[in-house]
Amino acid sequence: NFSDVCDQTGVTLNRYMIEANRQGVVDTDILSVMNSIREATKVISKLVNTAPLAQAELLGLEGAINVQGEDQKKLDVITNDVLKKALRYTGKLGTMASEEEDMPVSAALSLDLETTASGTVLSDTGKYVCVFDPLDGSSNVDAGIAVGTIFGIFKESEESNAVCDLPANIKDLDGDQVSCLAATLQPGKALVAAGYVLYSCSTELVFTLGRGVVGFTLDSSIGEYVLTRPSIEIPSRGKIYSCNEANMENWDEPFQQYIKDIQTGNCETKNKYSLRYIGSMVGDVHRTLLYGGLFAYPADTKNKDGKLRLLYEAAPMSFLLEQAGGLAITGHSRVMDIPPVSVHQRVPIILGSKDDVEECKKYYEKCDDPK
Ligand code: P6P
Repeated sequence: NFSDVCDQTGVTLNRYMIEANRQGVVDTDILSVMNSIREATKVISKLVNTAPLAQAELLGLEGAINVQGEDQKKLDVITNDVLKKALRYTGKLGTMASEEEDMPVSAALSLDLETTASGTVLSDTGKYVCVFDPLDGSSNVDAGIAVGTIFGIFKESEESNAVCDLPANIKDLDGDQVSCLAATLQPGKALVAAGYVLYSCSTELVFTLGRGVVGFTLDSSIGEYVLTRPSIEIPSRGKIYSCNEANMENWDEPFQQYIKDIQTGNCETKNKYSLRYIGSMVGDVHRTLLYGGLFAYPADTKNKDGKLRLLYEAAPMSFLLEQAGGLAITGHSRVMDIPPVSVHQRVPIILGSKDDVEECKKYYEKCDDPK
């Protein structure tokens, strides 16, 4: 972490980021993007926490199907707009990609906002890309169960446009869409910042700038995120596993065997692990990060790439876990090494405590190399 100023709990996010910029850890553009994430997620926290009081406007279905083929919730749409507008106003982003949008979009201010008083058009100066899931686990909101926002920030650079092999349907896209897509499709190891906001008993902002993991809690009495966890490190071992056991019979064989062994104590620690699963990735990952253990959405026979999305769910969470001393794999490889070929590509993910994930990986290696 940075100087001792940032190790004092109670420091506001604003002060923390100014210090990070002063010490050259982030440039003023990232400072501005993190500022907009701060503002947007305070609004989303309020919306999520008061949704049951505003039944008609905020709860229930939007009456549309999103790009994922899922029933869009009213809050999915509202929170997506809140985040997009906040990020757009920074003028520091080149491109945005959202779980709720089919394709990445240029972050240039839309025409009506672009024209200044003097009539000149603001040009889009952004050199960063922000990928995000505005309200992950939103189907839980009506039941008051924890949900979250996940975000990742890439540098938009020429070489990154050359990095990915663009998908076959590229011919259907216009020039702008092609450059937005190329800027967005980067592997997790290219992330410069990533984090999540958990909307639960408290509102927790946890993120990394590539220098460890830090946690802030929203103090609603002053409307500010204050530093509560100056340096988060995941325990090297846990006693909890977190996955949807309803899919057990379809899982990869190695993962099935690993789970059976940690259920019965037939494992390195000889402990019988407990199951904790709330079906909301941000909540399950936050508990795993703090208590240790393992969270997984592995491949299964029906979903050979699992369910979670590489770009704006698995990669940002994997960056965080590795920065906190943990690991994140698909079973066969490191999640952060995978170059996405499409915005909404899925990936199997097994993340958590280093020793637990390494133990699970041995089951895959045995299967890959059965000699
Ligand atoms: P399942 C929520 O819909 C989500 O995208 C993640 O937040 C969560 O981890 C996962 O899907 C839950 O999926 O199939 O167990 O309901």
